[in-house]
Amino acid sequence: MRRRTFLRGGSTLAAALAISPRCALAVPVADIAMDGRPDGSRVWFDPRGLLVRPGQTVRWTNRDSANSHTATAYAPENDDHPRRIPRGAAGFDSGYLLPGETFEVTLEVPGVYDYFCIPHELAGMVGRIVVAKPGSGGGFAGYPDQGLDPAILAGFAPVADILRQGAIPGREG
Ligand SMILES: [Cu+2]
Repeated sequence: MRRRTFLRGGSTLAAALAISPRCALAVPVADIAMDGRPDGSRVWFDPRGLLVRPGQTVRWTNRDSANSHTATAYAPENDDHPRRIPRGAAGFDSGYLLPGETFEVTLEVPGVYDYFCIPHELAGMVGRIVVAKPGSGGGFAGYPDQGLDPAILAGFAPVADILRQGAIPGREG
């Protein structure tokens, strides 16, 4: 009896997947690595620019055995940083992730999300996520400089590149 119930559940799931192949093929979670050189002389998010769909979950994983990192939105609630996320979106902050730890956030509001790593912001460890519906090629801009350090501003991949390429690598080489 229990086995039969289990099998029925399984076939229902299979049927659901069969009638919506686009859902089955979509990547439910988009991954971003936090990484760096073993001696800590350079650190980065990879990819540093990423395109996702509204409602998609982004997951950061600290793959750097030499450092702790954070994924922290540019938002006033995060240490008085300038707001660089869409109107209506909540700022996020992973807190410090030790090597191997992960943090997830689900982004619902379309637009541009800039974020940084608290200890490595001035080293240019920043990233940009664009949340856009499929086929929406325009209507998004970056943000004004807001007095941020040039090393920080250089880390933000152009919005147009993210929309066109989907992901901008952040790794070395
Ligand atoms: Cu960092």
